[in-house]
Order: sequence, then C-alpha cells, then structure tokens
Amino acid sequence: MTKTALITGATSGFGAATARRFVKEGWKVIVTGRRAERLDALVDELGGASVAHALCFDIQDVDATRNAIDSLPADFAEIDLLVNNAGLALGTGPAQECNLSDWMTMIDTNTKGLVAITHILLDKLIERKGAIVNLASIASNWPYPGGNVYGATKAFVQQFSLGIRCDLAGTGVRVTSIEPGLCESEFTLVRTGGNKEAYDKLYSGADPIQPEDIAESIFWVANLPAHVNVNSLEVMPVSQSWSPFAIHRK
Ligand code: 8X3
Repeated sequence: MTKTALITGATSGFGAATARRFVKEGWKVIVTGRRAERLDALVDELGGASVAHALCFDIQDVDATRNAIDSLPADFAEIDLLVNNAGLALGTGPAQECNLSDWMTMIDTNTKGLVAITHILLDKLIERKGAIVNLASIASNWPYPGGNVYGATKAFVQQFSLGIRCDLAGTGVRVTSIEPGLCESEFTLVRTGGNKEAYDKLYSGADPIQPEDIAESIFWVANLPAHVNVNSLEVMPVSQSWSPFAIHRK
C-alpha cells in the first residue's frame, strides 16, 4: 500500500530533500510552505499530481493550516507520516540586541505552528498507526551565544516530541526528535538576514551536513520496523564538536 508523508517547510532545505527521498522510494508526499511557485515546481519535479500535492499556507496561522488540511483530495487525505520541518532562526546576536518581533516569529513558527498542525493531524495519524518526525536542533541540547530564543523553541520541540510519545503509547504512533547540527541550507541565509558573506564564512572549510543527509536520517527513522522507535537523534558534521565552557574574567 502506498504511504503518504506530509512535510512542512518543503520549499527548500531539509523539507525539499525529504520530499525527494520519500518519492524516490514510492511514497506520496504532501508538501507545504508559503511560496506557491516553489511548491508547484517541486510537485512537477517529483512527478506531478499523482505523487505530490502542494498546500500553500502560513503555519503561523492556525485557521489557514486547518483549512489547508481540510482541502486535501481523497487520494492524499490518509497520512502515515508527519514531518514537522517548518521552522526558522532569526538573528545571531546576543539577547540584549535582538528584535522582539523576531523572537515572536520564531515562537509562532517553531513551536505554535508545529503544535497546531500536530494537533490537527493526530487523529489521522492514530488511525494509520503513523509516525511523527519533528525537526529539533543541536540547539535543543546545547546552548550557544546567539541561540537564545531559537534554542529555546527547539528545546520545546524536543520535549514536546518526548511528551507526546508518552501520550501516544499503545496507539502504534511513533515519534522522533531529530537534532541536526551545522547544515548548509537557506536556513543560514534567513538567520543572517540574507548576508551571503556570513553564509560563506560559516561554511568555509567546514564540510557541513547537507539537506540530503538529514532526509536520509528521516527516511531511516520512518522506515524502521513498526516496533522500533528512535526517540531522539542528534546529527552533526564531523567537523563540528564542543568547546570548553566560557569564563568571563574581570
Ligand atoms: C541549527 C543548527 O549548528 O546552526 O539548528 O546551531 S546550528
């Protein structure tokens, strides 16, 4: 039986790579995002309307999310996997220099948007004994300068994943938090306000994770035998590790 994955934030990066990975293995995908042209181009690239369906909406808007899900045609209405990928970081500066509206946008998208679409799809996922893969971050696990609200939203995603896994015990629904580290994608351009120089500097010589690497991890997690649940999976490039604690001296 053909399975269907709904992937949020599929206009670029992890989301688009994940859609490609699943379609390659015969899954159908529902790809969501805010940029209609990109979604339409992705649907075409993936093979058209028989394998992919685009839903264009802003995940910060709960009514728009619900209406989009309600609009799914019958052949895309049964969902086996929700990949909660939509999310963003805005800014790299210290908290005292951050813009409050950037903080609110991260909270609205990364936590409230993710919670809303999960809530909307839970009954469907229980019906199909499906799976939820939430994109958290190494910032869920490790604080770093400039991570402030972004890291807090990703810690929420990780803890929400573990929490709902408890509640879903006995339903057959699997839940995973994936925590990627340094990855080369549009994410960094968004975070730096489109600063290509900062983007190039961050990745220079770093051999970062590529979106396809995370797509592979998601595919692996979602295709394990039905009795296996990966609770959380932290993935870094080999080049990334930890530093000593910072000590500020007078
Ligand atoms: C972001 C990963 O390494 O940029 O989720 O903090 S990192």
